[in-house]
Amino acid sequence: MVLLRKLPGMPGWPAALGLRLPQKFLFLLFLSGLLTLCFGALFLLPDSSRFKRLFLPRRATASSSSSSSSSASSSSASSSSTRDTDLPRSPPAAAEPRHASPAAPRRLREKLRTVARMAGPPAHTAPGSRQQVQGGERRAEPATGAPPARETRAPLRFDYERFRRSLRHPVRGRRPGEDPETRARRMKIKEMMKFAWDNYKQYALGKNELRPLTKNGHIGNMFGGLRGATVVDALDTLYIMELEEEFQEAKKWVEKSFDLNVNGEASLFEVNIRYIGGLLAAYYLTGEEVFKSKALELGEKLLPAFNTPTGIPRGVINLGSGMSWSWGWASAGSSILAEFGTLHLEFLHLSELSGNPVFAEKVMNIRKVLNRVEKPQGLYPNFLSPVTGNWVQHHVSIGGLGDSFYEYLIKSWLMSDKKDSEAKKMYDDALEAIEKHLVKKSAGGLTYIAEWRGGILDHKMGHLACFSGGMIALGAEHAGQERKQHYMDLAAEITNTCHESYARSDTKLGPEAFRFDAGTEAMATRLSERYYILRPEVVESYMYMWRLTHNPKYRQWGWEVVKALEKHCRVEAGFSGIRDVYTTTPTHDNMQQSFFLAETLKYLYLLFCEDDVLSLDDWVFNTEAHPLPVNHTNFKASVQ
Ligand code: DMJ
Repeated sequence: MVLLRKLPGMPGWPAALGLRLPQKFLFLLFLSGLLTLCFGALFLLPDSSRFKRLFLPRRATASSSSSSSSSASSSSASSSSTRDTDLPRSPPAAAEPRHASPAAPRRLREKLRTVARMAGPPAHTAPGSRQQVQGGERRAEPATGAPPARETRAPLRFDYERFRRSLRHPVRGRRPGEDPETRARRMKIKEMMKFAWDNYKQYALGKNELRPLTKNGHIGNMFGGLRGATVVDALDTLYIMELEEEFQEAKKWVEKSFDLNVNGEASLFEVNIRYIGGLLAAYYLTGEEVFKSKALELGEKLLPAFNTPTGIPRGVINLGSGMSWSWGWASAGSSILAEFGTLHLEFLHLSELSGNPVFAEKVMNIRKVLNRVEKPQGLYPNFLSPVTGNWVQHHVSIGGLGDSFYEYLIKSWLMSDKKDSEAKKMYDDALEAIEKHLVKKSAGGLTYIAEWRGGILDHKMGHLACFSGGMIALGAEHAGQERKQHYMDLAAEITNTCHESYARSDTKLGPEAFRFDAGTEAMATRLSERYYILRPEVVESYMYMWRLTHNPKYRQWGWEVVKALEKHCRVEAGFSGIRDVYTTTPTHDNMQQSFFLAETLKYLYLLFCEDDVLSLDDWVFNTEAHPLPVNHTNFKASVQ
């Protein structure tokens, strides 16, 4: 009130203005109103205003900004709760328990838990990515590429110890007494794995595959500059086979040399099934954090591929720039069913481990698009436009381009501990349509699954389609009583046909594709289809059929494959594919595929193990044979 003080030698300035008492009173009233107005206006100034900082204490400024940002980001957090000084200043939806200090007050932890519960479980988040409230209606925002990682991360932490306790069997089994022949066969397969690994390590460590004839490494162009595909693919097989030293070598390479800062064009599908699948499995088996963090980091790099009008990802992605596009060979810029349909298992686990629902949202959206589009005769064609969400071509196949989409439907259901009934229904309906339109019997009595081209059947089965014996058996286990035996019989017949494709060759290894026309049964008719590249699908079906029936013929058939591999594929420095299975002196293709270590040798080994080694009660295998756990309990722990 300096202005109203009477200065010595000067009259008071209202008096100086010559005002009388009532007028003076009115003037003072007006003046005090004006001052109140000016002070109040300070609150309307932006936080950055120097004026405001001069007049208001710091704490009030921070509090007001926190309150406004929290109300913008989360409708669940009322402004009254954010005024509570216990709450973090960052938006509540972004608050992560792992960032909260262990000594954080209990009240805070409870609040975070409440926010998490309100966020809901990732797998049930509405598809179509984040939801936006507009005009009073919730509408799905088109899936965006850039992961809003920090904004959507749910405040739950994965509890590894709790997960291990939830397993029903020890991961590597109990090793009861067993017959010496089975043990000796298993040891032989272990020796093959060691041989494959040792040669890769010696000649190609850090490259993607070994070239066993020229004794060098191969990089290829499928993995966008990522290296060490064989290391990551081999990790869990080395662990399961108790090749401890070799496992440590592989782990060390991942820790020290596995570089994710690459800038090349990668197949979304291949990176997912081999690298993410391999890293996730290695983490779940061992609890080593390095595998988890690499899997999550890589997973985030794949997200921009989903940035399309429908959210159906494109097949190719640059891991550096995030640019993505469709394969040049895929008609009309389409995405491939077996590629975008083979992400579900891994992406659910990425959400499980990170607490970030974005991965689950992406794959749930794929399912939503597939459920919406009309299926010709109930079948799923192989090419879908990521722009319109419509089929581009009516080619249906349970082999290449379609295969693992069906596999992931039944495995999604199993992995959810049989709770994901939508996946089960999609699988049941798809299998019914496949059986009705594609399953045929040859003149010689062999059951096979043909391919379908706009209604015309192509009587050919690819080696890739031979995984379906195992898949159908796995599904049969859980079919209704009246269908159970029917599907077990179908699975056995298909596995038998695939065995025939091996048995009818000179090497006892099967061709890339075999046909049932012009008097041919289960044999390749084209020169270009006679090769064998160490693929796993036939032994994969033997493994499932053995576990589900214990018919000794499956072990016998598996042993025939071991002998054929030793005879025709083992070379001085590793294993190699062959160019023609119909000659006893085949030439080699000079490539030891990474899936030989991930899948072929793992399935063969499991065929000669007791059922509790990687028990089917506890694990589902991704399409590269990487074991991912069944969600018996909710593995997410409450905040500790
Ligand atoms: C593997 O990478 C996977 O099994 C995939 O699903 C299909 N192709 C190869 C093996 O043949």
